[in-house]
Amino acid sequence: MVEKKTTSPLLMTRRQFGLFTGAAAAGLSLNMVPGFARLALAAENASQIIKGKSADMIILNAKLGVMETPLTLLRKHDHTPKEILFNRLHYPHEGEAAWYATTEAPNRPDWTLRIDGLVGRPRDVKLRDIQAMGMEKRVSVMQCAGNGRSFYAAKQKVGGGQWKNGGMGNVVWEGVPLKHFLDEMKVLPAPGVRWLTAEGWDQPATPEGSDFSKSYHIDDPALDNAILALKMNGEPIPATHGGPLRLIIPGYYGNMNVKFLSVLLLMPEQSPSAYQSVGYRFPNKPVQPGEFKAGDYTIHNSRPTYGHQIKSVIFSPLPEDKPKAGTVEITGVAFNDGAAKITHVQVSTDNGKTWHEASIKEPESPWAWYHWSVKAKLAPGSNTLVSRATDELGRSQPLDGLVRWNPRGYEWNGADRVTITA
Ligand SMILES: Nc1nc2c(c(=O)[nH]1)N[C@H]1C(S)=C(S)[C@@H](COP(=O)(O)O)O[C@H]1N2
Ligand SMILES: [Mo]
Repeated sequence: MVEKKTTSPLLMTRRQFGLFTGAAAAGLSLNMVPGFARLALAAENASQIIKGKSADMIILNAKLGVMETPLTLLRKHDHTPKEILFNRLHYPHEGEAAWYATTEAPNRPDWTLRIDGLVGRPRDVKLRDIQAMGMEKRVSVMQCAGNGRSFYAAKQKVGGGQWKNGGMGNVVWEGVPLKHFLDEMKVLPAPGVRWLTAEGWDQPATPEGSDFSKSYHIDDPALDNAILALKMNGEPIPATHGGPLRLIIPGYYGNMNVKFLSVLLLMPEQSPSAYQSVGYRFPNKPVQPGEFKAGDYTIHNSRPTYGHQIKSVIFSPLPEDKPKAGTVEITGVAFNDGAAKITHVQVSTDNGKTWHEASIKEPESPWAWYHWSVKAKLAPGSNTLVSRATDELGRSQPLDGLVRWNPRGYEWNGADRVTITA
């Protein structure tokens, strides 16, 4: 079932600890791409950047294949198809990495998952042996922690891809429960192990870069629902979405869901990767522009972007629907981290002066998105629609999302606003 180890522990050590030093020293900036590269690709459409993607995708970064879904496409499907699911990669998909620049499933039958760290016997586990452990389904929203980042510009623009609301999708994942896999490996409990680190196959282009690895407290209850996913929407996972193997932690922001999963490490400490220790973090205290900068993050003054903050997004009407004045049906979706049921979605057509209670459809799973709808009147002229979700724990969206402004622009969950001329 397992095979002899093939990766040298020394190599692991270098990847885990050596490269990071350089990244930190260089003051790593997560979303920077050389300007010339962008120019060179500016004329391309999404299908030329990632084979199989819809030409209607909104490109945020051509070099890295970062793209979001127009809401007019996103709202058409219960489960977001691979052709239009948003895409986020951190390293150029060139040379050896070209294999994952496609929505086709990768042809990598020899893929192995290395299990290493404080385990009696580090080993490489074959894909088919993982699959044989039994698969379960999880319907879950995949959403970039930067989704909605562009809205923070109303306070002060933050660097990085200027996502609107299309950096999300509702996806069916299927795979082997992580806890079941760890049981089968007989690696826990292990004295001293406090963190699980997941590492992707993809590598930075330069030695100063940091690997894409993410860490989770070994006793994080979210891991109880996590799966080593082999399928997305009923098919082997498309290469660009992390096939052949992806860690899916339902309800957690995109960056916690490591694609091209190749290593699981059981360690006393979390990964020193810049993507864990400085990137994808949210300040512990509210901060103002200027007083806390993108370079100021430490593991002490911030926390990782774990579970989705409760959120709702209006799908219809959108300005391009050109609705007429009078009664319209307002629809949209809402979701949270899955820890509590969403009980209310309130909708306003007058920018929050009066509110209507939307009816909410039972979701497919605690982590899937909920559909909601309500009939309300549009006045002739300009109408500002607002939606705001609340869950059983009383968690709700700030009416003014700017109160959660942060220098990297993560976790936008302000009440959604759409201005429509009827
Ligand atoms: N190995 C690896 N995993 C990764 C990333 C990456 O660049 N490499 N990007 C992360 C981020 S920030 C997001 S938002 C999601 C994007 O998933 P998608 O491209 O399937 O939509 O993958 C996450 N997992
Ligand atoms: Mo992301």
